[in-house]
Amino acid sequence: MKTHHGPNLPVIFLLLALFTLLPLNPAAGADASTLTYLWPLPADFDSGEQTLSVDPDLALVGDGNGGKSAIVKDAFDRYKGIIFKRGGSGSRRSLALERFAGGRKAKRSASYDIAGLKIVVHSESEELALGVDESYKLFIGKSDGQSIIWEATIEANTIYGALRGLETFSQLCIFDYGTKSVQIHKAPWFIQDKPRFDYRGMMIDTSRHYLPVAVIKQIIESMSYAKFNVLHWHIIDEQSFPLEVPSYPKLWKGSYSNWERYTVEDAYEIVNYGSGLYKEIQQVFLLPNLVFPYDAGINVMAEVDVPGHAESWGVGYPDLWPSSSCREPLDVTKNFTFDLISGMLSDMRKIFPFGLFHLGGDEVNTDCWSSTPHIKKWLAERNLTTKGAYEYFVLKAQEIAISKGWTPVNWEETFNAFPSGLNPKTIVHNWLGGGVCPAAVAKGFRCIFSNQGFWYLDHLDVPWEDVYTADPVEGIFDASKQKLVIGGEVCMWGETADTSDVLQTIWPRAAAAAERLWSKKEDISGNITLTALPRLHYFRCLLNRRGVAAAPVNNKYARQPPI
Ligand code: CP6
Repeated sequence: MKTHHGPNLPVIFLLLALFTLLPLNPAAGADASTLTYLWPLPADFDSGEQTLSVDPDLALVGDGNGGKSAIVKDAFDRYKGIIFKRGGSGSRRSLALERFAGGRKAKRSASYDIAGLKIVVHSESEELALGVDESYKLFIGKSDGQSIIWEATIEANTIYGALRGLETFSQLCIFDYGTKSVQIHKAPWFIQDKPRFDYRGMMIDTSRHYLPVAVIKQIIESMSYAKFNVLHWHIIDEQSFPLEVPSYPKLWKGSYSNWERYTVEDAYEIVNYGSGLYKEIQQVFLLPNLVFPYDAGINVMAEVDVPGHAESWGVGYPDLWPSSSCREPLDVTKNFTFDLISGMLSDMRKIFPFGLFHLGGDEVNTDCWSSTPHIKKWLAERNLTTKGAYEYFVLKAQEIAISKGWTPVNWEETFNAFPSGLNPKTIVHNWLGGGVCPAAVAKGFRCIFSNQGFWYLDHLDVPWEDVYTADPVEGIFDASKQKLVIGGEVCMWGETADTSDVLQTIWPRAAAAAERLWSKKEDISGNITLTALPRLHYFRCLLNRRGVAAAPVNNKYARQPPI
C-alpha cells in the first residue's frame, strides 16, 4: 500500500503478530478457506486465493444502460458509502490524519488493484415488474492471462440485475484494519447468479401498530441487503385505518391519532423508496418537492383486506358496518360499500404502480351478516348462504381490482371456500399450517408460500433453522406445477411489534427465508450448521454494521416469547 524507503519495522512486527494471531481468529480457521461469506448464496460461483485492494475513489465505468441509468448511478454511490464507510488509506479522513501525523504535504501514494467497477446493462427498460430479469454476472479478475491489471465487472440484462450484483460486490468488500483499506479476498471471482423465485416478499402491518415512514424506509433498505424484492404493505385492518384516501376523506378518521397516519405523499415516498418511480408519480401529481431517489429494486404491494378485518373503515363511514353494534364484515348489501372500494382502489392505483394488489379475504366471520335484520332479509331474497355472500363479496372486489389493471392476490381461505369461483388470475396466498399451495397449483392457480409455522415472524418461538428449511414447493412434485409457486413471503404481523423492536424481530430470521427464496435448493440443503450458520452469523453482523438492529442469531429467538 505504501512506498517504503527502507525496512519498516512496525509493519514487520505487525505482520508477525498477525500470523501468530491467525489461528485464534475463528473466521481465519479452516472455514475461511472453504466458506464464502455471501448471503444469499449465489447460484454459481468460483473463487481463487488472492487478496486485492479496492480504491476508495472507486470509479463507476458504465456501459449500455449501466452508463446512463440514474438508478444505477445512485445505487453505485450508495454502495460506495457502505463499502468505504470505515475510511481507507487515501480516503479524505486518512489523508487528513497523514497530514496531521507527518506534518508534510500528503500525496496519494497508494495504488490499488481495483480502481473501477464496470457495470454493463443490456436493456434500456427500467420497468420493475414481477419476473423482471434479476440475473447478473460478477467478474473480478484479469481479462486475459497476460494482463497485470485487475478488473471488476457486473454484467446484467436489466438495471435490477445490476443492483443485485452491486449488493454481492459490496459483500465481497471487507475492511482490513491492518492496512486500513478495503480488500477483496479469494480473487479471482466468477459469479453467475439469478433468483430461484420471482416473488421474494416481506409483509408489514401498519394497522395494529403504526410504523413511521422512516422505519418503513429502513425496512426497505434492509430488505435489499438480502435480495428481497416485494414489500407487502398490510396497511389497514380492524384496529386502525392510517391511510389518506382522497375520494373518501373520512376513512382515515379510523386512525389511532392525527399523527399515526400516512398522507398520499407519505405513501408515494414509501413506494418510491422501494422502486424509484418517483419521476412518473411527480408528473401525475405535480409534486415537485417529492424527490427520494433511492430505488432498491423493491416493489410495494398494497393490501386492502375485505370483507373481514375492516371494522376501522366504519369510524368515518358507519354505513359500512352491518349495524353500530355488529361491525364486521363490511355490509355486503349496499352499493355504497362497493362504490367506496372502487373509489379507494382508483386512488390507490395512482400510488401503487406494482401489478399485484392484495385483497385479503381471510378470517371472515359472517355472524353479523346472519344476525343483522336487513342483511338477513337481503340474503333470503337472493337465496344466498353467508358463504355465498362471502364469495359474492370477494369476487366483486376482484372484479374492481382487475378493472383497474391489477392482478388480485387473496389469502387462502378464499380458495379453500370456493376454489372454482376465484378469478383464474388470482394468486393464492398461503398462511395456514396445512399448506394450500399444492391444492392451489393443482387447480392452475399461482401461489405464494407463507406457512405460519415457519414464515410468520411474529411467532417468536420459531428458530432460524425452521425458517431456513421450509420450502415453498414442499408437497408439489410436478415441475410444471412447481413453477406456479411464484415464491414466498415472511409476515411481520403488528400486534406484538412496533417501532421499538420491529427490525430486531424481522432480522435475522427473515434472512433465512431470503436465502431459501434466492439460492438453489440443492446448495442450501445438508448440514446447515456448517454451511449456513456461520454465514448467517456473518450476515447478521453485516446488517448491524450497516445500522440495522438485527438480533443475534444464537439467541434462538429474536426476543423471548411471552410466557
Ligand atoms: N391479521 C390478518 C392477522 C392474521 C391474519 N390476517 C393472523 C392470524 C393468525 C396468526 C397471525 C396473524 N393478525 N388480517 C391471517 C392472514 Cl397466528
